[in-house]
Amino acid sequence: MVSFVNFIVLALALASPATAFPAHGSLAGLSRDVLERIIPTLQLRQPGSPPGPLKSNGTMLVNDEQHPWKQPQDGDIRGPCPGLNTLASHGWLPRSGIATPAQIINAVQEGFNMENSIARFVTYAAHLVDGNLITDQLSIGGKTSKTGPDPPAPAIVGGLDTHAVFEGDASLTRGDFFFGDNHSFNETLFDKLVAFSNKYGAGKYNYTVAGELRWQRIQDSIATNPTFSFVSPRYFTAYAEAVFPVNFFVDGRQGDGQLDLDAARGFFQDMRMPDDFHRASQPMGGEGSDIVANAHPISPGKNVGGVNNYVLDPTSANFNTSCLLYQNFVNQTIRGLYPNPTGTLVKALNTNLDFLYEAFGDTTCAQVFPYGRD
Ligand code: HEM
Ligand SMILES: *[C@@H]1O[C@H](CO)[C@@H](O)[C@H](O)[C@H]1NC(C)=O
Ligand SMILES: *[C@@H]1O[C@H](CO)[C@@H](O)[C@H](O)[C@H]1NC(C)=O
Ligand SMILES: *[C@@H]1O[C@H](CO)[C@@H](O)[C@H](O)[C@H]1NC(C)=O
Ligand SMILES: *[C@@H]1O[C@H](CO)[C@@H](O)[C@H](O)[C@H]1NC(C)=O
Ligand SMILES: *[C@@H]1O[C@H](CO)[C@@H](O)[C@H](O)[C@H]1NC(C)=O
Ligand SMILES: CC(=O)N[C@H]1CO[C@H](CO)[C@@H](O)[C@@H]1O
Repeated sequence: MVSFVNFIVLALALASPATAFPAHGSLAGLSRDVLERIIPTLQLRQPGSPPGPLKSNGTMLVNDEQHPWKQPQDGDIRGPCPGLNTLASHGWLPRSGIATPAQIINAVQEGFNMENSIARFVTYAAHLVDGNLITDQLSIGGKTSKTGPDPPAPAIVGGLDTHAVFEGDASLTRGDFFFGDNHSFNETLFDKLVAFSNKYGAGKYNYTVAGELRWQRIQDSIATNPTFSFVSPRYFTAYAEAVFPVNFFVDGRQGDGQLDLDAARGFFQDMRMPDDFHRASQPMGGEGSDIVANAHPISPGKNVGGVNNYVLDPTSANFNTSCLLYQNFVNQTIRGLYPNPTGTLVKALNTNLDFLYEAFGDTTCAQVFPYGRD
């Protein structure tokens, strides 16, 4: 698959300026030849220091006059994350859906009160695998919102849609990659979220509902997706994302952990905050994911050789080995995407790898240096 993608990218890189390699296109997985042709066409941008925590970190009106919801226009990019989609549709992020990592960190903090170290870790992790490290741009999805066939360039630029590096299987409201569409809102799946909220949450989505729905989505994928994979980093993000709706989509003045289903549909489907929406009342991250994971514990693994054959993968990081989450992500995932970088790319990788390690914030976990120390 990579060589086919490389072939298309190469064809594009060599074609007219009208189809020049997009500044937000990820360079991950491209061959040395292709990189050597593309990188000189890109404008190098040094990333600034990672943003720090909010000065004023309480609740605040965020669906305000400066940030009205607007329908995405043709060409605007949206992706698998309802949080980032919503921030873009309210102008907390550029409405185009293309941003620098620093803009994303600022937006998730200001718009939703995401805690600083988790915002940095998730953003630099995503940027390293799905962003353009030379231009310092990341797109929050791969497809433009235009209906009909995509122009060739966006079709190969995955952004956050790119499968199996950050985006993964058993999402709550998005289908698995195997079934073809890995980023769009799916009504059938949302109806399941509603049904579970009615059954386990008296009509609201809360941590108890999240525990049941997370488990059900895993069971669905084991039974229907022969390529189902549930190893780190997806193993971790799957639990975090199950609680994000509780931690971030509940109005900060309410703060009772019970998400109204109309509000949920607004965020997941319309990428829209309720009128008068106030962000969380304190910085939040993955609170509650232990409750969700403990409701139905399952270790990391994948289907092997077909459906209904979930085999544990002891090489994956799990909740007891979170240092491995960081180390394997760098040593395996990132290094697999960038096996032999040279020149400015090495420098850009190392800068962003430092940002990632600092954000991980566990000094008992040794930093790994796949490309040397500069
Ligand atoms: C900090 C930067 C962030 C990045 C890079 C990011 C990225 C992503 C990605 C790639 C996915 C898709 C994973 C998958 O389901 O396969 C996702 C899902 C999700 N994100 Fe984010 N996200 C960020 C912040 C947030 C914030 C602040 C919120 C909430 C306000 C949020 C809420 C969610 C939810 C609820 C899902 C699950 C969607 C579903 O399973 O249907 N994210 N995110
Ligand atoms: C929120 O701000 C207060 C006051 O500045 C500070 O004491 C507290 O540590 C901050 N909380 C977080 C999680 O940053
Ligand atoms: C939505 O998900 C359901 C259940 O997995 C699936 O049967 C259906 O084909 C999906 N719909 C779309 C439009 O992808
Ligand atoms: C979720 O809602 C149900 C029904 O009201 C309640 O029994 C359960 O305790 C709630 N769980 C949480 C974590 O709030
Ligand atoms: C993690 O450790 C706990 C005990 O501390 C154990 O019960 C559990 O099985 C371990 N989980 C995994 C995924 O290894
Ligand atoms: C990471 O890779 C380096 C170089 O291949 C190796 O020396 C190191 O032991 C690896 N570390 C981990 C934690 O996998
Ligand atoms: C149907 C669809 O949009 N599938 C996409 C899933 O993500 C991969 C990787 O970005 C795309 O190549 C697919 O087109």
